[in-house]
Amino acid sequence: MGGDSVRRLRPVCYHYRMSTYTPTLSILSLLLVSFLAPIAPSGFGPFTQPLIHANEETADLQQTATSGTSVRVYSSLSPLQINQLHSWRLAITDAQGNPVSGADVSVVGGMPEHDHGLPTQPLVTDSPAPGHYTLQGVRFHMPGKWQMEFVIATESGTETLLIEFEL
Ligand SMILES: [Cu+2]
Repeated sequence: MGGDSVRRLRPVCYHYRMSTYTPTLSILSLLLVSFLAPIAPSGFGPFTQPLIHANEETADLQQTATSGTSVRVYSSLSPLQINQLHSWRLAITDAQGNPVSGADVSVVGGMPEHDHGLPTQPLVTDSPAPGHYTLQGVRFHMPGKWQMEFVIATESGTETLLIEFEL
């Protein structure tokens, strides 16, 4: 887990373009977004039930936006379980299947049926390979339906993907 050399990206911030938020406001906005997410359909495209596998070579979760941008999640804890802190490796590709490198990736999670967010604030801390991102600090603290929203900001724009799954 990261030392001083780990590049810390900005905390989760739903409104990416409002980059002048103070850290405190970012946390507040995270909390707000966690509450608003279930009733804010504009940011969420249609989604399908993602795949959950124990196989190391197969993504634990995956989702493709209508634009063709795709996120695959490889969890250090596979299959996913509650109450265990772990990390995810995200593999992001564009519509042509090319890795999306250099993106500013943030993640907001929560339980839409319970109106609460994650017990932690996961952060992307590293990009170990082109289009791959390390998300540290993932923990789900109760069984039920969870959503993870990925905000992927590149020079060509910001894209949002939602992955929903049951634990
Ligand atoms: Cu809950």
